[in-house]
Amino acid sequence: MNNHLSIIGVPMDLGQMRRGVDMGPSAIRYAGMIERLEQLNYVIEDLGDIEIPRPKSNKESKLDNLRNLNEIAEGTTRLAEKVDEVVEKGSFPLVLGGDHSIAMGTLAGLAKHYDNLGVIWYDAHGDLNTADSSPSGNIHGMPLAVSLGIGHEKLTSIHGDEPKIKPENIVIIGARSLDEGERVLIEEKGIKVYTMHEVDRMGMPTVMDESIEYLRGRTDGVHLSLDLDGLDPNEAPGVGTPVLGGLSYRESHLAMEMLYQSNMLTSAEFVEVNPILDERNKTATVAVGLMGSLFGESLK
Ligand code: 5AB
Ligand code: MN
Ligand code: MN
Ligand code: MN
Repeated sequence: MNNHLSIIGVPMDLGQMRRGVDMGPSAIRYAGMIERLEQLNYVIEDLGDIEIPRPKSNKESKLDNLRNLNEIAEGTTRLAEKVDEVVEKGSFPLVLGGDHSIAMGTLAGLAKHYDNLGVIWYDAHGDLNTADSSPSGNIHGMPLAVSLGIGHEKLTSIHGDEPKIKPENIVIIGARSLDEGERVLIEEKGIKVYTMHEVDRMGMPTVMDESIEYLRGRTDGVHLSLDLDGLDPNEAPGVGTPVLGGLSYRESHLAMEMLYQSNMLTSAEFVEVNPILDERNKTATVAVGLMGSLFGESLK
């Protein structure tokens, strides 16, 4: 693994309606992220936080079932430029959210450097909605569709007009809440999904072995987009859209350890940590623990 890490905070809360997720980057830093990673002998630079625009009044903000469209496009464009820069100079981008709409920016920046970027989407949700299929108008439910080039032009054209990723390079893990339109898209595009049903049946070791094997053959880089609501809300309560029956703490650590051992990861982001909804910063602390495993902490 690249031993130079660049941390980018993204205090974004415009992609959904629960305030507080903009404090995610602070909560994760406060939980000791830098110290934890420094112990593993990485060279770390903290680039601070991306500037996110203020939202407009509520009335004009939900045009076309896309709440805060312009402000999100602006903020994620800034993020894309920063991520692009970090990869350009040979460092590993580690992005801290913020709601999951920021993944549109992260993937757009990465796309400048990879023809076949692999994406592991660790999440209770598919985030494959469009304005037409979304039950909420919340853009944090859309970033994976947008990155495939499906969605409003203002979003699909962030930092480049081309689709940022290909459907066959995606693996979704932990899904247990998919909207009808998302199921159709998964089927139509042949996106690989390990739902909770599959995780329960096969076990995390097989799920990760298969995912790593699948991506190794076809990708030239792999990004981990980890939504903390992929974990069970008992272990990660500080999230805006909790869904019962999620991945356990241990399963998640194992997944991170196996990704580290695969030696194929080229970037990562941890999103949807909301300290206002949390219990004594538990969810940020879990996120930092997972980073420890992802970057090579060993139990021996
Ligand atoms: B998250 C829902 N599918 O579109 C929607 O947390 C939830 O980034 C989206 O995964 C959850 O509003 C988005 C119902
Ligand atoms: Mn989610
Ligand atoms: Mn998500
Ligand atoms: Mn969420």
